[in-house]
Amino acid sequence: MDRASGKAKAESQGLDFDVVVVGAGFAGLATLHRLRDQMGYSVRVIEAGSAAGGTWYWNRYPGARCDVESLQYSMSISPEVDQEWNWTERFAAQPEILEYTQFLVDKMDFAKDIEFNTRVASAAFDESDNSWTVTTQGGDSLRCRWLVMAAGPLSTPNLPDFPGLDSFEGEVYHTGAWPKEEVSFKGKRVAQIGTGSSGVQIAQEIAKHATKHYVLQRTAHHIIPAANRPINPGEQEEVKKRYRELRDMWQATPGATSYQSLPSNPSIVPGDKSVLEVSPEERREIFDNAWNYGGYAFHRSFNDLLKSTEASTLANEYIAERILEIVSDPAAAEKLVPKQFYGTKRVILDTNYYSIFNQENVELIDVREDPIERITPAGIQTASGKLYEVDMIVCATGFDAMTGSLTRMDIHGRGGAVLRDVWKGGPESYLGIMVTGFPGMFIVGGPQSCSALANVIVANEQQAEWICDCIGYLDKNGYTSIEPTSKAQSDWVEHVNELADGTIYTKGPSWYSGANIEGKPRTFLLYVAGYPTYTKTCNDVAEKGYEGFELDRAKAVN
Ligand code: NA7
Repeated sequence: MDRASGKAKAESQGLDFDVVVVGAGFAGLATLHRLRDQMGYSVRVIEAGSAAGGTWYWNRYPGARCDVESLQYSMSISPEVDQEWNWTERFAAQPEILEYTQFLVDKMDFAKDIEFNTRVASAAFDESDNSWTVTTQGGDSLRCRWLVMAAGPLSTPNLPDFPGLDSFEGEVYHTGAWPKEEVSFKGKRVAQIGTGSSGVQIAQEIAKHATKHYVLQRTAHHIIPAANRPINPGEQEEVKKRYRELRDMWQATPGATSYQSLPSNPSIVPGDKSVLEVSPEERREIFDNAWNYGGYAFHRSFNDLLKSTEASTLANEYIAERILEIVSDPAAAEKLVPKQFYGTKRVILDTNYYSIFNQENVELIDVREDPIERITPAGIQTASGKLYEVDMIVCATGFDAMTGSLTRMDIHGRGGAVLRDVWKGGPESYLGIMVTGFPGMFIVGGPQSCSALANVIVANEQQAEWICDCIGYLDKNGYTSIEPTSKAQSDWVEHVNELADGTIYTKGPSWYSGANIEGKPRTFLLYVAGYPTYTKTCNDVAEKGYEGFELDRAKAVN
């Protein structure tokens, strides 16, 4: 089908577009490319931001940086872009990733099919003709056959309901919705709440400029060195020569990324041994090598750090030693040592975070010991009655992960059921891609997919490709609707939970299970068996004629 006939097909069916895609992050762009450029469909992408980039558009706080090596963090859709684009650092900072995204958008001529500055308010399935009507907050509506939700797994900021926040007389920001205008910390007293990835990154920028910087920590997260550096001469050229082969190699790993940019780099960790089977000396040597090499080498140094509590404890002990070496105030150092098992919360890559606690202007406040009670016009008051007077509050308090971007829209499926209500007891999907009762609505990076546990660009491309191929199959065979059977969906959810139960991920609270949001049901939100297994499972389903799905051609128009 060429592009003109694609549009003609939608129009002949009384539709505005074949497919509406919500979100112009990497997931939305991958979907647009496959459907429009490779399959000839008419597609409209709706994007709330003024440019593409998704997470990298909204998280523009100072210090924001990716934790996947930049040579492995790019879309595979354009061999030209692969050759023309140059990364400058081992781990790219947010502005560079946003520039890369714009470069890609220009090169692929994506913008003409994206409606920017437009937020989707609702989407409703029409059972009379198996179509979807998508309505924007501005009140415009579009009708389409297929709907692809690519609104992001980590894109709905979580702003806890701190009493009195509105009364605060200073500036308030959330890292996940950072303004485009420059925010200056210079000469200010700043309190940051939260010490996850965003908090750890922004802390170093605040500490450089603020006269007083309070770091309000509820949980000490695990932070391992990124060892960021400029890309080595020759390294980028070698990757460019071998992109296709390397991408295949990276995709064969559980996280769709290897800690080494190149397989020719020295392998500095065995990775396939149990930490429990080596001598203390060997363990120390391997941990040291991995720690110094940086990136996720430490994470991959043994095969059981994320599987057994004994193994995880040994990683904890090593990290505690490193922290105590860096932070000179023993009381602060002790508070910075993570108490939960290594890996229960997302492990953070960073370089200089711990050393800011040696600065005079930085003070660590333990808000588990003395919780935030309220915000006053002058600052933050804790339960003990202490008031931290500040000019600015930075909330690095994370996201309503995996489901927030979907539940904040009014999505009406079969019989008018609202997704938010259907998921009240916890989200359920089949493959993380579709939900029973919402026919023809696909999700990229949905709950129970492997998305945020893998190199998310790769995971987005894989899911987008699977979804687009499914749409192609349905059209070719005259189907106008697809949805998972209840059994396939409940079996998948059970399978995802069983897999997670065998790992360290479920041994403590985290956003992986919705525990970071008050009142959110606890259910494990990610598929943990790794990218290759996930991909194979999805492909097997497709090869078996979309096993576990009900396909409907009853209302086929043509
Ligand atoms: P995270 O990792 O969810 O971190 C949020 C932080 O905010 C974390 O330290 C939380 O403490 C803290 N938090 C949240 N609510 C409160 C309240 N009410 N009081 C005090 N502290 C609070 O979000 P990030 O944005 O850093 O990173 C999210 C993901 O983006 C990351 O995993 C990467 O995948 C990229 P807690 O740990 O819950 O005790």
